[in-house]
Amino acid sequence: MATERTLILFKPDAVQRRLCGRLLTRIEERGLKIVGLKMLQVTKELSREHYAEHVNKGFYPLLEEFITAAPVVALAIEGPEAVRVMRDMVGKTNGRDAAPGTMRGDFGLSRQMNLVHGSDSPEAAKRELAIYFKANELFDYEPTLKDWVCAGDER
Ligand code: IDP
Ligand code: MG
Repeated sequence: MATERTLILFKPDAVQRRLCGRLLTRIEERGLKIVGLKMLQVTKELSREHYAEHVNKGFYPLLEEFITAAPVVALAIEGPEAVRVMRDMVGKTNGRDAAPGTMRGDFGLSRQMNLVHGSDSPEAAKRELAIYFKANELFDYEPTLKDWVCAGDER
C-alpha cells in the first residue's frame, strides 16, 4: 500500500466562512497525518502555475478572481493512498452534485466556491506540493498513533 502525500487547500470561501477548523478536523479524525500547514495569499502568478491545465478555459478568469480574493490554508497531507482518499473526502467539483458526507457535499452549493482543493493524482500532488511548500516546510515525524490507525501490512 503506497504512502502518499497530497496537496489540500482550504480555499478563500472556507477561510471566509470560518470552516477551516471543521474541515481540518475531518482530515485528522480520518487518521491522516499533517506534514505541512500554512496560510498564504495566492497571487495571479501562483494561480496560473497551480491551475495551468485550466488557464485557457472560459471559466479561468473567474477562478483566478476567486482563488486570489482572500488567503488560503495550504496543507500537505500524508497517508495510505492519501491522494484518492482525500479526493473522495472532498467530493465532486460541484457542491450540488457532491455526495452528503463529503466536504463539498456537506458545506457547499457552488461549482466555483467549492471550499477545498485536492490533488487529483500522485503526479499532480508532487507538482502541486512543490509549488506550495519548500522542502523545509514539510515534516517527517513518527505518528505515535500509527499502530492503531492501520495494520502493519497496510502501511
Ligand atoms: P476539481 O477541483 O474538482 O479538481 P477542476 O475541474 O479541476 O475541479 O476545476 C478546478 C476548480 O475550478 C474547481 O475546483 C472550481 O473551483 C473551479 N471550476 C471548475 N469548473 C468551473 C466552472 O465551470 N465554472 C467556474 N469555476 C469552475
Ligand atoms: Mg482538478
